[in-house]
Amino acid sequence: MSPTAKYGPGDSIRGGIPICFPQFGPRGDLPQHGFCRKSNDWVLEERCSDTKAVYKLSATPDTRKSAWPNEFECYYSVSVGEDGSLTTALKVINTGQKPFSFTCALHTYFSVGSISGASVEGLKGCSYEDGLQPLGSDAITEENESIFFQNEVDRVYGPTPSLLTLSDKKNERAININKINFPDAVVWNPWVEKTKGLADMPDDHYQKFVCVEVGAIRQAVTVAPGAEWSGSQCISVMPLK
Ligand code: TA6
Repeated sequence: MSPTAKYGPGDSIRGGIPICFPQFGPRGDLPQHGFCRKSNDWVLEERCSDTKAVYKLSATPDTRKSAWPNEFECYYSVSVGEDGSLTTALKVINTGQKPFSFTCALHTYFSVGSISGASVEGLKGCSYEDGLQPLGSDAITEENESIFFQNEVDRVYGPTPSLLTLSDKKNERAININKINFPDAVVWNPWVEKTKGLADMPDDHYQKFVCVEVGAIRQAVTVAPGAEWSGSQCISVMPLK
C-alpha cells in the first residue's frame, strides 16, 4: 500500500490489487481503468472459510448509464493457501441478452525492498506495447531475460507465459505469479516524475514497489449472453539467495 493511499468513496486505492474492469487504462470510453475498482457497490457474496471469501458486483443504475451499460455480474474471490500463497480470481457473467466485450487486469502492487534490486523475469521474447508511446504505436519484442527499473516503465506484454517472477533482491525473495487465462501482463513503475504527480503516493515511494498486473488487455474478451469468463492468479513467495 502507498502510505498516503486514499480510501474515500470513489477513490481508487493506491496499492493492494485494484480490479481494472470493464476497461484497462484508456482503452475505451470509460474513465481510466473502468468503474469496477472505484465502485462502492461490491458486496460480500460468500465467506467460504477462514481463508477464502467471494465478493460480487452487479450492474447498477450508474453502470447502466455509463459508456458500458451491459448487464453483468462480477465475482472476485480471494483465498490464502496453506503454503501462504494468495490466489485471486475474477469471474465475469453476461446476464444480459447481447454479447459484450471488455478488457481487464488485476492491478497488483508489489512491495519491494528497493527498486534498484527489483527485476521481472519471464517475458523474454514477448511482444509489448510501450505505454510511454502513443496508444497504437508499433509493438516491441522484449529481448531481456530480466526487466530492470532505471526509468519509468509502463508496458503491456502479451501473450505471455503463465509464470512470471518479480525478484526482490533487497528482501532476498522472489515473488512468483502463476496466472490462468490472463494472456497479458503489465509491468509498471512510475519512477520519479510520474510519482510526483500522484497525490496518493509520497514522491520517493516509486523506490518501494513494482506493479505486475495480470490481464486480458491486448485482445478484448467477448462473452455471449449467459456465458462467463474467468481468470486467476496465484502469488507465492520463495527465498532468493
Ligand atoms: O499500471 C499501468 C497503468 O495503466 C499506468 O499507465 C498508470 O496509469 C497506472 O496504470 C496507474 O493508473 P491510476 O489510474 O491508478 O493512477
